[in-house]
Amino acid sequence: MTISIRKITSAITLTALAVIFAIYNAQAQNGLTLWYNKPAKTWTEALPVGNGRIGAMIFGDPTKELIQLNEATFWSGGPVKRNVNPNAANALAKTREALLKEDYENANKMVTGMQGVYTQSYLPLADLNLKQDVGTTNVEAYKRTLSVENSVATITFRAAGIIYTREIIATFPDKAIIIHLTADKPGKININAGLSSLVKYTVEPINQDELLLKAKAPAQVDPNYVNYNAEPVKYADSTNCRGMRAALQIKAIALHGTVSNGKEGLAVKNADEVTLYICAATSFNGFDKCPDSDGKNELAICDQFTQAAAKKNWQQLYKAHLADYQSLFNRVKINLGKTGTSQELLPTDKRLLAFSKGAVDPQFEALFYQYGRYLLISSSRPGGPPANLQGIWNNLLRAPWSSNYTININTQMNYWPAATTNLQELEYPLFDFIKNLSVTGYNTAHDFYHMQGWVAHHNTDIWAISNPVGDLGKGDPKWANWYMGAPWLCRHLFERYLFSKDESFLKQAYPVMKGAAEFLVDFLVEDKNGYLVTSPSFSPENDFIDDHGKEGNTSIATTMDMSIIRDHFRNCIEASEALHTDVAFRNLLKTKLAKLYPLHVGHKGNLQEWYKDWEDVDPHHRHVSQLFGLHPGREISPLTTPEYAAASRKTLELRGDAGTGWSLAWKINFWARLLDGDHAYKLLRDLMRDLSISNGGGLYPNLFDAHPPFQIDGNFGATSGITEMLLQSQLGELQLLPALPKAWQNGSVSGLKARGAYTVAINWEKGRLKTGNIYAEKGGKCIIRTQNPILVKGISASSVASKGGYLTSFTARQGSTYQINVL
Ligand code: FUC
Repeated sequence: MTISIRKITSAITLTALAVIFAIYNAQAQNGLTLWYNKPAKTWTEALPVGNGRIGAMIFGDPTKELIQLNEATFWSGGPVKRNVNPNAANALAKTREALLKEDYENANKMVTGMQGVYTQSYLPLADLNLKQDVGTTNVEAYKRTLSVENSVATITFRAAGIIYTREIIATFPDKAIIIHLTADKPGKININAGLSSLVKYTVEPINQDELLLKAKAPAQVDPNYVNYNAEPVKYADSTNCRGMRAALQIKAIALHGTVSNGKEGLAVKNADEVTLYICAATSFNGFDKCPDSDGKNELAICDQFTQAAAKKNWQQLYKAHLADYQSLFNRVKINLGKTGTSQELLPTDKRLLAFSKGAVDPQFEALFYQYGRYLLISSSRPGGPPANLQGIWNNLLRAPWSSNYTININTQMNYWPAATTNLQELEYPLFDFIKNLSVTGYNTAHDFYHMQGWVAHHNTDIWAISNPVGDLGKGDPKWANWYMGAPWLCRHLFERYLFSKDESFLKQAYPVMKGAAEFLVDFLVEDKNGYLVTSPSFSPENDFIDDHGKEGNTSIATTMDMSIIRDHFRNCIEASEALHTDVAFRNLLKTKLAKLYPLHVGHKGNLQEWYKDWEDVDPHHRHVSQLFGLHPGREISPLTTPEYAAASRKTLELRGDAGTGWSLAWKINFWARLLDGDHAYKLLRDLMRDLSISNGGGLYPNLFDAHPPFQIDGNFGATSGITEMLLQSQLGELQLLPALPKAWQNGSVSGLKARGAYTVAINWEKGRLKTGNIYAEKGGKCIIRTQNPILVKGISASSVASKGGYLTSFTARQGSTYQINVL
């Protein structure tokens, strides 16, 4: 459907259209709006809203609206079973034996003997089919928008001379999705709302104005890449410990007109205005409780949410929603430059295409940056589960990779922008989840390896499964058997402390961090040169060619393993120092740290990925795991370890720029850490390519990141990467504009967070820092690194020339703001 100007005949119509266009343009020009002149045909054109728990994808058809709904806790299965593979420890011994003999082929076979069961799947909950009778099929002046600033989706169109509007929000304070339908003439809203689901469900009317969908999750859903079972989706479970229940309720309140409940759902006739209240709840009662027999009363909860929300009208709900959403969203403002409004006047899908073909559009880059923050606010709220592979949006019963948690990069990437872009509380779901995982992870360490501490492998789910997946030997070890999930996740706990300096948080986190270190202490063995190494070891999901020309993936001491362990031991040591606790364990870690197999520069000048200087089977592999120390770690930097930074650069050059969505996103972060803003910017543009003309990762019309398929990590990784270009703090100093690309000559950003509990605002002109503001929440020694000397107002310290710029240090007072000016 497109706007047909020819059909406009009367002057009144023209006036009405002028008003609509004025509204549209005002919306488009605020810069932070996605907009389209046609409804979505596919799911990746539909627009996402979410309150961290309920998610909706809005297609926006004028007369046949489809709103696809999710609830974040609705997963298949139930709590993990213990000791699913009693032979694992034996297989570990055999794998190690083979590795000692450098028999990688045999090790690769043996290691599969350690595998357990696959994770469960994140499920779609329901579809709301909303038919709207507008008396004609001839619709004009259609527009569909998503305001990232206000977190509201709007659909407007004109039919038979009447302007219809549909506004949709997912409100966190009122725990509901709200659809508000209006028309510019009274008595014109005629709708029919029906519900359906892909899981087992029933729909029943409640009174005249409500509809209730009761759903039952399968007891087991195989991953979409496991296709050897006759019944990949199973409902039966005799124990009642699998198969969650869910409820979804919809209530209609109309201004004038009638509401009735018939065979086809809720019907509203001749109303002036209608508000639909959609609430959902599941019986999920924690990762370790049977979701059926010990489940929560989802019907009572859902009804309570619905009745409470229905006490408020649209205006009240919207006001509360806006206040809540903007209290998070408005913390960061960004301006990457202006080029007029010509690109903003293009619908977002066309704008994306123009951008992919080279259009200069820094406002679009800023919109995409803020869209990442929008998606995090919409998919991860305290009290709920962490954002999964698709955030909270999934329309498939067997979603790609089960839409689960992949913790060899993807889940962590989801949370890279949380602290830096001032959304720290949105990471609480991840912290809670890590705690759960540490519980099952203790069991797995004990049952599978007979070791202490806790371990997690590359995949997990809402039940916090921690075993190596693979269905008892059928998975490829290069992904299934990787077991560094725990220490990598724990770096998020320690980073929370670094960003906040909150010792009470660290006190709670420390035992979990320590548990992950205890497993590693047990797991490490000595190689023939006396180095401590991991055995077996993998470099996520890559293969090597060994000394004898054989391909393999199971070896010892990959660079990623050793880098993660070094990082984790250092974090634990610093944490115990900050807490003045656990001296004996701290000293043990210091001894171990000194003996860990170090980084190596390979014969190509690259950072070696494997224990030996082997070739990769796929030199352009999407994972660049050997650069963990560069990002997200802090071991490598051009400022502190120039030789490893140069090797990292070489590694990136050899890998090439191409990649899946999240791979491109990681590379933005890598290049920013290498202080190469132009290369980071190039990767950002590569990631922001319209998928239809991209060979690898890219963006869908709704700006969801494409692996492909859709994976939300790329959205979050890109927002993190842009932040890293503007501010870094991993070296204990505030690096202002460390990787500013030439493309962003003039701009500003405010509200970014830095380690040390600082909040930073920066303005730049002609590619050069101009002014800044640093708020020291906790005070302490503040070191600022800039390209040019600066003056800190009220502080006598002067800038001292240092590597690649200037350092300025002073003691910041708690609660003070410092203004800086470039000299
Ligand atoms: C890892 C990646 C894949 C994909 C999957 C969800 O296994 O290697 O590319 O992102 O996670």
